[in-house]
Amino acid sequence: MSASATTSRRPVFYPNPSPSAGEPFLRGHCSDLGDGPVTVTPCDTGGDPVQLTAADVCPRSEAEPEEGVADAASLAFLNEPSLLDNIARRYAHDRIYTYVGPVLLAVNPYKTLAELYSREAMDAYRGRAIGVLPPHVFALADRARRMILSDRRSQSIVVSGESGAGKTESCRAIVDYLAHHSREEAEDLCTAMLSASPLLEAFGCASTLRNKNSSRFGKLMRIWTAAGGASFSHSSIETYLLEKGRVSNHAPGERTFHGGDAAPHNEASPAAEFASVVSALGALGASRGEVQSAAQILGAVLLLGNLHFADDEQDKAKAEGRARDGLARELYERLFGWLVRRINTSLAAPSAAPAAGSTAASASGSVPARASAEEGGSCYVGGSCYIAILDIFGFESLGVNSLEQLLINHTNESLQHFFLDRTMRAELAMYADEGVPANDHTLVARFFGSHREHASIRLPDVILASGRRMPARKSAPPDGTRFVVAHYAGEVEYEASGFLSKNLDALHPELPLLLQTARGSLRVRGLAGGFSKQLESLMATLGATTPHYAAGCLDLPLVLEQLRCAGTPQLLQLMGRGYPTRCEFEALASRYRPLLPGFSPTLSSRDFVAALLAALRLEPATAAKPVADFALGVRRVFFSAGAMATLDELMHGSQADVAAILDRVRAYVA
Ligand code: AOV
Ligand code: MG
Repeated sequence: MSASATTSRRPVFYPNPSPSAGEPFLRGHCSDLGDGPVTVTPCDTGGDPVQLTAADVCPRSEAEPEEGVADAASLAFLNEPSLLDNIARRYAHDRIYTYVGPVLLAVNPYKTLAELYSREAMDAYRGRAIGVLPPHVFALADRARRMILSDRRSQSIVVSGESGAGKTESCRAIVDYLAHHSREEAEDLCTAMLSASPLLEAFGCASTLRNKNSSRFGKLMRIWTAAGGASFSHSSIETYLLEKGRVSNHAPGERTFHGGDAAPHNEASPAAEFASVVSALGALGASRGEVQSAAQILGAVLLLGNLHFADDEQDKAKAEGRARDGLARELYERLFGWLVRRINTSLAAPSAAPAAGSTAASASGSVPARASAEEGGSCYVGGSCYIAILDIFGFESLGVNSLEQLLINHTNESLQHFFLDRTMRAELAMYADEGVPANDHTLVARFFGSHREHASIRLPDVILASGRRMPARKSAPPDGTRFVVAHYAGEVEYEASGFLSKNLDALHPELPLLLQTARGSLRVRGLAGGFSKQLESLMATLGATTPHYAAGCLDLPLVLEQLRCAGTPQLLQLMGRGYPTRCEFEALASRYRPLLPGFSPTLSSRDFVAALLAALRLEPATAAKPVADFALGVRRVFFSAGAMATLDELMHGSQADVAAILDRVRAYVA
């Protein structure tokens, strides 16, 4: 940066030497930010100066508003501590949502904020562009709604974050919002959509160490427009990787699925819980006979579970108990599959007939066929499009991590790559849109340079080689059964013993035959192999959409870790390679004009900003040098990392500094 510092005491954040005791970063001042060692004087503690390296400290702005800013991309410094500080400031005012450029961050409030999700709020966000009202998951939902209706292109809303961060709650709010605004045209659809979630949660969620209502499956809900595109006509649900092993086995302190749990999640009695599930099934149109069969299967699963405990003490019974657990898991998975098909039938039924080429589930409730839109990579004009809402199991790093965690984390990993890839493209598109002189290959190369290092992800071959059956004896690797995967959210150590048997679902050789006789056809496919196929198809579906992102955070002391699980550092890094800070000309001009009284008020906001930045000796981007301190767009100015802080220093500079800059601005304009 070519600007000179106007103050010698630089505000910084530095790592808390004992972070477990409180905030991960502390405030201080340091004399210089060169490459060598720096001396930081703590602000709050009044303690002695500390010696650190320049890499340890992050520049900090003292000009940020007390209540934080709605979009972290307008912070003077978009670094991790500044982002964290901004989130904390907002959270103190019950503002749980914050934008970071294109992404919505949500902090789990762990309390009911009824007004935030009220009908009034739903009405307020309708038709409002992002940024007009405070950040909200409704704003994201409404943008997807407006875009599908105007562009006739499929949209997706992808929610990421660690287990317990609030993904499922966010998705529920999105579905509530979209249902609320299509109630007039599609009453039946709304009712079906709203009763689907609690049913799926009853059968697919379980209490874990991280979350009392943890999703143990992935879920993609699609809300389709009619062929004309003016309103929603039907919806569909696909589910991924139900963690069926939980039926027979779970970590201490955790429970099985609510639906297969003799003492379910809420304080309500098991009988009342069961009654509400039965009535929800009825609302979806399930017949008495179907509900009765479902209850019988659940009863069988519970009984098998009880037998498991009775036999556990005797070694001899173990082999047999394997077979039994496999049967229980298989039955439960099939019951879950039936439930999903039943829900799809009712979601497809609403009055408006599905458009030709759309993917309404058939009356028998079969899994929706692929839309031609997905293969084509975008939605065809005049056809049927959808808003996809993705709610998956969050990133997990437990004491012992097994195949389930690997598959869960792999899914999160894939989503993260998709997210970075799309964000990168969206950033470039925005620069192009604003006329930023960066349309040569420099910026693209910078982005791709940062991206490539994450580019190749695959499940280890040993896990993908799944379809073959192996004798149970060989399923446990003898030694060295631990391995570490460096995920985007941090390193996770996996315990590989048991992988193979889990991968084969621990099905007893005779079980498929037994089930086949009792329930029609059965295909045995390794868990990971089937999973990979599902993941591929999920990615293809998302790939055909314009995505909107939300990321959840769990609780404030842990927010840093949460941000990492939501992939935020990579987002900051990616944005930091281009112009992470952007500000509308109007906003910047109205902030700095009062500082330069007497300066030509006739100058347009854009010209004023250009003159000011030139006077501060910041370097503008040109076609020859596309990455500089700042670039002027059509509506906004884009700053490279930290460049906007020079303006901050102006705010805090002496009278003499301001006078000198004023002179330079005059000279520049003349
Ligand atoms: P998750 O979906 O991200 O975890 P949930 O959405 O289930 O997490 O949230 C966990 C719990 O946090 C919920 O049961 C609520 O009690 C609370 N919560 C989350 N968001 C909100 C909110 N906006 N307002 C109030 N309470 C909230 V997992 O599915 O475990 O990855 O696999
Ligand atoms: Mg969830």
